[in-house]
Amino acid sequence: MRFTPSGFSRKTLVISTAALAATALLLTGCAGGSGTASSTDGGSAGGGGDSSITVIPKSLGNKYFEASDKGAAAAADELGMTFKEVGPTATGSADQVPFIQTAIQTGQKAIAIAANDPTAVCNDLSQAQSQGVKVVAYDTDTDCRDVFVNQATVDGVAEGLVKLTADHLGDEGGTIAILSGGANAANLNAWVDAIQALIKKDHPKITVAKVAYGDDVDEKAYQEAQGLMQSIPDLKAIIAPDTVSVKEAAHYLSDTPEYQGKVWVTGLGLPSEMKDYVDSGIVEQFGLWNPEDLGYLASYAADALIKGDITGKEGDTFTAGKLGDYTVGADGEIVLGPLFVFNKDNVGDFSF
Ligand code: RAM
Repeated sequence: MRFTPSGFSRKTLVISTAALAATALLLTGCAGGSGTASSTDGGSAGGGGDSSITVIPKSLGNKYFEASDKGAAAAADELGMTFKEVGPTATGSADQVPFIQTAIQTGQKAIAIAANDPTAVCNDLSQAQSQGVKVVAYDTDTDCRDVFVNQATVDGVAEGLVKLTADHLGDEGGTIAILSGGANAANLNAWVDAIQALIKKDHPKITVAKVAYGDDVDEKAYQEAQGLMQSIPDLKAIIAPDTVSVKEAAHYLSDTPEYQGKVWVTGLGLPSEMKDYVDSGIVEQFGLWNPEDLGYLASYAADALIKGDITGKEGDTFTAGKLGDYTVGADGEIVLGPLFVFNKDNVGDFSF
């Protein structure tokens, strides 16, 4: 297994801290979009060569993307790339478009984007590609990119979360709900579809009563969790394949004793955000990957595209620094690794 518990080397930590410090300089300017925010220049985390990457997460302020982009900045530094992280503070379909345009206009060599909506950004990404900019989709796919750096396979995520839930419910099964994030996000919708298909195929005694959406916004996710628990009387479990949604479902459960021991929550979460809920017994187990490694791999894939070492063709190979060798799979997909399960024995071992 590739990733080491809380295991970055001292040197890498220093670089990431620099990127983090740069990130703290956010909110200095705006560039269009409803929930626009600002940009930051992680030059201090790399640069000097003429290679450059702009990273556009789903939204700024989401700790998951702060972790992934910290990894992206560390890799950019190792590669001598100039690094920028820019993005909106809301997850609207078109909120990322102005940042793509800025990356084009400022002559960036590569864009790494986690698109809130795979089609809404397509025209602008195609424009970037037509001007020689390499486009890496990371975390969630988009239709217009050279490669997709995927954290884990869709089936791997669905199998992992369904197994945790089915093992908890036991033979009698029961009624569950799914609390997702942004309603247009390709990754979340793929996981939700795969989870429902797997339950239908292998777990006839489990019923999915409802799929709700928290839009990667704390307050909305909390309210949706409340709505599910209050509106579904025989609800036994919530699967939340989104770091904001699983955290807020646990948050609402911890605020509401009447549902504790009655509704069981799992999903995809950050150990740093879930530890207290695991320690207090509100959550038993949940899954994820190492988001810092995901961002790190995305920068190395961008660099390999810029250098022409890969084109996105199936079978292309490249070395991603400390992560080792990777091969481009079908349809330009590069998979980081398997889903990892966190529980009370290991949740404290991770810094992300
Ligand atoms: C949220 C976002 C992200 C997803 C994680 C699990 O942070 O939706 O895209 O990969 O959850």
